[in-house]
Amino acid sequence: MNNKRDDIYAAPQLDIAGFRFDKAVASVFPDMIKRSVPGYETIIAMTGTLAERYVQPNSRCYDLGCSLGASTVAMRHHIQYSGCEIVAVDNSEDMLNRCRAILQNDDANIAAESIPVELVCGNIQDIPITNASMVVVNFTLQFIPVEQRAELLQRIADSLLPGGVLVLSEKVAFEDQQHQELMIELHHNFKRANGYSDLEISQKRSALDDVLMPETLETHRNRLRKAGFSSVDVWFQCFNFASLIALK
Ligand code: GEK
Repeated sequence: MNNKRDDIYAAPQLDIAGFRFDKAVASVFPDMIKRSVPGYETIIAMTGTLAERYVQPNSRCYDLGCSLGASTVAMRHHIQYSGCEIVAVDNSEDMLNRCRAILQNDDANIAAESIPVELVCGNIQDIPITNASMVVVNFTLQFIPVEQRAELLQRIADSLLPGGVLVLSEKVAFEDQQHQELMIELHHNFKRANGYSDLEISQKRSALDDVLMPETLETHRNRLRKAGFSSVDVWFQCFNFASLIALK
């Protein structure tokens, strides 16, 4: 069910519409993200390791922009305490329908009632966050309008329990133009090596152009510190994809 190959941009398209997380994307998503985001699988696996370390008893974990629930499943399998629950949020009904099926399958691998998952269809900017010891925002802040990002991160910082953690993974940009161009080229080489054609790469790039807005790591660090996180830094980076840990 989740092994379908991503060929959404394989044929030439006359008019490339802005990228949307619709049924077609949801049906190829695991293949798409694995072949497009260097380090994705490492980041997901480490999200589990971080859950093991940071999730506190009787607290909530949030997976904001959960797509098919990869981070949710990673956290669910590594939480060490009872009384915890995971809230997984996405505003794409198509993603959530598939996510629901994946979680039902996952129930067989875990005592489901031990870590319940609440799936919420909504904007991550609107949902309440309470009693959180871990919040994961893996490759989703990049889709929020730039001027609205600080408010969301402030709310996350305010809602985290002392000792709580935010994992923030993003496509990033670089101040130095030469470095920026090099990272884009290396990323495109990565996609080519994973079987995407030049046409697919360039059509996808156009589709994401006005939808995905990367910022520099410096901008991310400064905003997180301003929101009140006491320790903020990158723990993983490959080319223009990075993941930060921010501790309350
Ligand atoms: C993973 N974290 O597998 N509110 C809720 N959901 C949103 C919003 C919003 N405002 N904007 C975008 N989304 C996942 C991968 S994908 C990343 C995350 C990517 C959702 C959108 O529907 C999609 O499912 C997800 O955020 C981004 O680790 O495709 O590059």
